[in-house]
Amino acid sequence: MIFHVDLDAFFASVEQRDNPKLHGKPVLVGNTDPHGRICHRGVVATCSYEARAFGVCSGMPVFEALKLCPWAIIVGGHFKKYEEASKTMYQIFANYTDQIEPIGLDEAFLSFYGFEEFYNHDLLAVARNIKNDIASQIGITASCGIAQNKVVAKIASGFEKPDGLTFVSKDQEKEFLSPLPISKLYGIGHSIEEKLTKIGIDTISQFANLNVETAKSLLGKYGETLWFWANGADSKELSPPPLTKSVGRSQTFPLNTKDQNFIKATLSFLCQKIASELRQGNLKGKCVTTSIRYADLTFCSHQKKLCSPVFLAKEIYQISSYLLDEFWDGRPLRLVGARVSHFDLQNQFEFETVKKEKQEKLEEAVDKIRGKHGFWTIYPASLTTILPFEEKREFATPKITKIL
Ligand code: TTP
Ligand code: MG
Repeated sequence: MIFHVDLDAFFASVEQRDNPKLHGKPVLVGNTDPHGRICHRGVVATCSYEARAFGVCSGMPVFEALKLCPWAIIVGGHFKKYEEASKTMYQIFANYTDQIEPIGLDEAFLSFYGFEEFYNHDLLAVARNIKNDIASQIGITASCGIAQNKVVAKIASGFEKPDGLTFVSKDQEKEFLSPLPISKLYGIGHSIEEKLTKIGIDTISQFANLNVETAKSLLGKYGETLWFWANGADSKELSPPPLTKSVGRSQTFPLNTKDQNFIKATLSFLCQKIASELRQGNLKGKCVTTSIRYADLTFCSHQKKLCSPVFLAKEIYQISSYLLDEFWDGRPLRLVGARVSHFDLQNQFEFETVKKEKQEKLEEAVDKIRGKHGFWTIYPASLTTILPFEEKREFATPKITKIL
């Protein structure tokens, strides 16, 4: 089976955890400026479930959210805390399975194929334990969906949020998906939802019951993929973690401004943040992009491709500042941003070798133990299914508890 685990209202829950005044209140996590002051003109990064009850959601401009819920409390984000919570979440997952596909800071797929026997076929108990570990070690709740494949597990994790646990057993996928509104199908954005509801397709079952050719003619090749998902079919295989494609940052100003010094200082601040993130991932990029949003909300961006890769704050700033001079017409700005992309993949792979060296040490240690005591003294839990019969009998009195 596959689990999809997703922390509930992640940033907002961490803020509520650390500030008792926010408990049970509608909380919006907004942007902060370089001094950590809350910026009321950006968008809502996320909001507590108390705020969602009023129709507020991620990505909504703060002023619109305040129209829906005027008494909401706006707080700035604390990224370091979120990173720490995310790290703990992944450590918890690694205590249960070695097959993890990270999706983001707060969500991942976990595969338990091959582990069923190790966990006495009680994966619901495993999910409860994972949720309990998250609650006790991170101090917030998570929702978990369990199903035969990734798409159904993902939809299931959202089914009873927050603090949900939904198990869709084998062959129950269609029954589970059928009554759900079409917007709940994974991969359906606003425009596809609009297109489908316009022709009377409101539920997943209505879409699933179309002929696949009709789905294709309506939505092109992607329509076919969506049609399979609507019918409960998807991959059981987890993918390796995606490689980073770009690193960028933007800042919405507290007030529209055409003060060049202020704008450039903000750009320099953003470039320093970007450079620090690039260093963490050992990344160097051959393209720098600068973007701006004018007071009337029109958005412009320009990019420069480079012969040699950049990674230092100073060089990223020099290029992005040059680009800004080139295309900004001097009218007041609402936002400025920079981005580095076109990474040298070799660098990322080299960085991966650092992780590989750790794995190599682990495997060498395992070799030593096996050399002394035999192969089956230490092994990944996913090998339980192929344990030789003799070993299986011994397994009843647990002698191996560590999952590699
Ligand atoms: P999500 O998992 O999409 O949202 P969530 O955890 O806040 O709420 P839930 O899962 O219960 O529906 O995103 C995780 C975090 O990523 C979120 O807390 C804030 C951040 N985020 C943004 O900064 N901007 C965005 O547009 C979105 C969607 C998320
Ligand atoms: Mg989440």
